[in-house]
Formats: sequence, structure tokens, C-alpha cells
Amino acid sequence: MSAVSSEQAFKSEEQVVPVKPEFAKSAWIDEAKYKEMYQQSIINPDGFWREHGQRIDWMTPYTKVKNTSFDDHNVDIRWFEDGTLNASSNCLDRHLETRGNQTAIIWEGDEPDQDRTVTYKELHREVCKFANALKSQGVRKGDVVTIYMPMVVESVVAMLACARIGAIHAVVFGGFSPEALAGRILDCDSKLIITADEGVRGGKTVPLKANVDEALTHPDIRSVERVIVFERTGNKAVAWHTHRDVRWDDLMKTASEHCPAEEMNAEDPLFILYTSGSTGKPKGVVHSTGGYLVYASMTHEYVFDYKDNEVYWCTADIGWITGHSYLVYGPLANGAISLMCEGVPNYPDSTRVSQIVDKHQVNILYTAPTAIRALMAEGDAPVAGTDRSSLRLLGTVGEPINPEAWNWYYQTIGEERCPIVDTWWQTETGGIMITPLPGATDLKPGSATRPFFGVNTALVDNSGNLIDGAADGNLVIIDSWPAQSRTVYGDHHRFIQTYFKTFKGMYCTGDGARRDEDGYYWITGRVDDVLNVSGHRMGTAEIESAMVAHKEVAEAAVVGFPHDVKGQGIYVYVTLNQGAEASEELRMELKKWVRKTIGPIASPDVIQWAPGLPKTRSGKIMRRILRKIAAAEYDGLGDTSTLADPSVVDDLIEEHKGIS
Ligand code: 6R9
Repeated sequence: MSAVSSEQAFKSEEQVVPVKPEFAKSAWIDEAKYKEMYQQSIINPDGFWREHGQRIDWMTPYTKVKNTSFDDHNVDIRWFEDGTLNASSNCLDRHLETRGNQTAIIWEGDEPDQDRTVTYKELHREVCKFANALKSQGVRKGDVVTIYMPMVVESVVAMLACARIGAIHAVVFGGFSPEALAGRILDCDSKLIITADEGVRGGKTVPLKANVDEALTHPDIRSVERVIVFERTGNKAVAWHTHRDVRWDDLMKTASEHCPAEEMNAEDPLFILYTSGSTGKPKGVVHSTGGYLVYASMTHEYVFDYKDNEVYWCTADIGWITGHSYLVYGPLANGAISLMCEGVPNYPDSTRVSQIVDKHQVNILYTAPTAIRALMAEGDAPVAGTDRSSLRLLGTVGEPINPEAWNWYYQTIGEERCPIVDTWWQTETGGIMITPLPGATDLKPGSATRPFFGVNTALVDNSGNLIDGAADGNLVIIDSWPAQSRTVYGDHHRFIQTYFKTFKGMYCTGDGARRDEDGYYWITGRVDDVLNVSGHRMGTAEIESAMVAHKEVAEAAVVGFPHDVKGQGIYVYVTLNQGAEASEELRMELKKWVRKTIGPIASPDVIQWAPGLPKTRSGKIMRRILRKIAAAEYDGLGDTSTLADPSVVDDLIEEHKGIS
């Protein structure tokens, strides 16, 4: 389901915003160059990446480039497999001579009067010290370290310090609940957790350390030996376990500034990042060191047309892939100035984003449609009294952007001066896959446009047959690209099942898309049971299993519905146990229950009581019907005659009318 109705998409297809000639003149890539390089990248991927792999520093240069197989019996993906390198030295050491005193990170706090800048030299020193601190706590090459941190510079230090000594980081978004955190710690067996006493966001504190403590009461977690705690707020009430907890500052006081970077193979894992799928527990997506870094840095430079000394701001949290690739690894590998903001776009008020742009003279802004829509709801207020003339380029990611939001972003924030790159990609793809290049691609609001270099996109029908020309279909990728995820942590079988079995020999994205006459892609949203709420991926199965774990709930079915700000909202149909009373109190309690089990991002928007759910005679819930009812599209429910009891549909419609 997509927030963009087909009518909007149709209208917007007529709107074309051509490349601005003055932009194309100074851009890295113009249309002729795009065509030539794209051709070359698809016809001869080995030659193309042999050349572009050299954009980063290798300790041992690779002689082999591409060695990949999508054969569903034996999926095996290797890039630059005999090369060695270190990701942290690519993000730090190699810049010291040329730009050691240049800012690497501008940190903007939750409150407007708090900020900090860190140069490459300073960041290098911090990372080396913390890498030694990790070693002193017994962390070794290949160990997994869980990072559960707020948006502070130390989170980046922690990630790069892991990379420096060859430990694999697994960042867990600070908005996840203790239970969700525990599940992830268990899955990757991490020895050590890095956290903060509390996080600060939008004027509120987040009890990170207390959440870690609670997570670690899980009876099956035995791997964790240490918890390193960074002091963000200094709240003295935070509990302390002397046998296990260590202060960040105490470790840093004595740590040496010298820490040689570990020599890693290109295929050694750099990190694990958990993401939701359509079934079961979240998957630990594993990314490599070499291919990932080449691709993250190349996309960052070309998609954002990044030039030296520009201030680049990606608003994503480091707990998501966008934070990994486009706040940390891509920009820092390119020696960029990366702005990191602790807060939210509308705190203290809706001018915050524009204020930050002016304050730090931001040139490139990369954010999510949900943030744009939230600001758009305030009209012109978000730009009141601000200038924003430093902005040169805008970007979006995370979900389809509806043309209204696109146009508001373009006109109100960018004053029709800045191209917008609508970037489609996934946790599993590691980097941007379908996107305009701002000096090459004419824009169409709502379309992610064309594939990046080396990305061989295609559409297939439900039987896996390739479809040519202008058409609708399932979006697949035919051949490997360097930043592709290599496996699901500890479960290669699941990796193959999830991505390579649906359409044999191709990577299945799980997204539907339409390709128009110009070859532009329009992502229509997930075709599986994954929701996209405010740009966050969530499995319906995950929310359903949280629901049924409540003692009053017999059955639950979760669907998405169009939501003005979030793109999709969470709609839950609940069948209660015999004797339970369908009260307002219980509704509130169930919402709280899901927040507690998974985290605030999974909080249901609507809970509808459902004495019965529409099921086929074989017992399968017909989600298609539930989606229609949730969207108040009562006509066009399709054929309901196959239902075991068609009358439940009328009851659900009546109940829905009562709610809305
Ligand atoms: C980077 C990221 C991936 C899913 C993806 C798709 C949706 C992301 C999009 C987009 C339309 C865009 N998505 N970018 N849909 N246009 N520009 O978001 O990764 O959290 O794994 O989500 O998000 O449905 O499959 P992730």
C-alpha cells in the first residue's frame, strides 16, 4: 500500500522539473556522463568497479573484483575479495594530512544553544582512544558490540572505534524497548553494550541505561560482560552495577591515543543492523567492509554532488541504515562536513530545521517525507524569519514522497533553486539504488527516477517473468552491487529464502514499482506484509505477536492505512478473549502494551474491536479486505464469497464507521 493515490501519481507524472543548466555545469555527473558510465557499469561491472573501487584506500590492493552468485541454492556474494583495508582509517587517517583541522562533524544539540564541532584530527584521537578502551574491556576482532545510544558524537566514535579494531557493531535504535533490545542482543551474542545514561530528544529524556538494565534481566542473555555508559545528562538516579558497568569518561582518561587500524579483509563484516521483515523476528542484516565503503562513499559524492567544504546534513538517526551510510561512513570516507542533530525537526518549534540550516550554512539537506509532511502541515511557519540561501540541494529517503510534499519541499524550503534527489534504497542494499543525479536527471515529483551506476533494476510479474517497457510490477535487481548485504546474521538460509527464492536468480526487493515511458521508476510501496510508518519499517507479524501476548487478546490482524503525516498508520483489528470487555481503558492499555513491547514507533494509531476476522475457509486472514476497511474504501472489497463467514465483513464496516 502506498500513501500516494494513483490519481496523484498520474497528475504528477505530467510535472517535469528539468535539470538546471547552471547546476549541470558544475556537477560531477551530467546526462551524457550518466549514460556513458551507467552503460559501462552494466555491460562490464568488473571493469567499472575495478576502477571505482580505488576511490578508497586499501592496505593490500585487490586483484579480484566481482565474484557473486544469485543462484538460489548457493547465494554467494564477494567483492574485492583479496583486498584488505580498514573502514575507520578510510574515514579518519587518510584525511589527517590534507584536512586534519577541517570540521568532520557539526553536532547540534536538542536545545538550540547547544552545539559542538569536531575536526578530523579530534575525531581520530577520540576514536583511537575509545578503540583502546574497547580493547581494555576485552573486545577483539570479530566480536559483536551492541550500540544503544542517542544522537551524540560519541555514537560515531563508538562505531568507528569498533571498525578500527575489527569488532562488528550492531547499532540498535534508541527508540526500541528493552524487550526489542534484548531480542537483538540475544541474536548477535554481543559481549559488550555501549549506551548513555539518558538520551535527549524533543525536550524529553529517554531512559537508555534503564532500558539496557531491563533488557539484561532477560534470562537467556549470558554473553554480556560489560556495559559502557556515556554520561549525556548526568542524572544521578540512574542505577549502577559495579561488576558490569563502566563509565565512558573513566575509560577515556587513561586510554592511549595510539591505535593502529586492524587490517580487515574486504569481506569481513563491518556491521549488523536489524530490520523488520514480513515474517518472524527482525533480521540481522550483515554488511561487508570493502564493497560497502566503496559504494557508500561513491553514492554520497555523486547523488549529493558533494564538493569539498560543503556542509551536509542528513537528519536520520544512526540507528537506521541511512544514519550508517549517509551520516557516518559515506560522508566521512569523503572527508565531508557532516552535521548531526540530536533533536527533532519541530522542537522547540517548526522553524528548527530552517534555523539550523541558517546557523550552520547547510548546503545539502537529506531528510524523510514524514518530516516534510509534518512541517508542511504548518504552512509557511517553518520558514518564517529564515533565509536558507545556503541550500543547494535537497534529498529524501524512506518512503514514497507524495507530489504535494515534494512541491512544498521544493518551493517553500528550497525556493525552487534546489533540485530534490528522491533516493530509493533499503537496509539490505547498503546504499542508494534508484535516484536522480542532480546534474543529470530531469525530476518528476514522486519518482525516484533511474538506477545508480551498477544497479541493474527490472520489473517482473508475479510469476517472475521480466516485463519490458512502461509497466507495473515487482521491483527486482538482476545482478549484485558492491554494498549488497552478504547474509542474515547466523542464518544464511533465511537470507536466501527472503531475497532469492521468490523470483529465482534475482534479488527481490519486496517493493512494487511502475516504470514509465522514460524508464523512470515510481515506487508504489511494499508488496509484502511490511509497513512503512514515518519511514520506519515494521513487520505486521511483529506487532500481531506483541498483541496476542496480551492476556485479553485472542487474535489480532495488523494492516497499514493512509496517514497524512506518517505515510502509513498502524491499524489493528483485535478479537478479545471470551469475557474480556471491549472498553476504552483496554484500548489504551493495548496501545501502551505495544509501545512497551516493541517501542513507541510501533504504537497503533487505531484499534478496532473485531468479534470475527475475515478468513478463507483454510483459515487465512484476508488482509486485502482489512486494508480496504481501514482505508474506508468500502466499495471494491472484491470477491468475499470465498470467506468462511462473509457476514463478518459487514460487522467490521459498521464498527469502522463508528470509529471514524
Ligand atoms: C533506506 C531505507 C526500505 C523500504 C523500501 C521502500 C521504502 C525507502 C524510498 C522508499 C519509496 C523512496 N523506501 N526509500 N519508497 N521511495 N525514496 O529507508 O531503508 O528502512 O530498510 O526501508 O523503505 O519500501 O523497501 P529501510
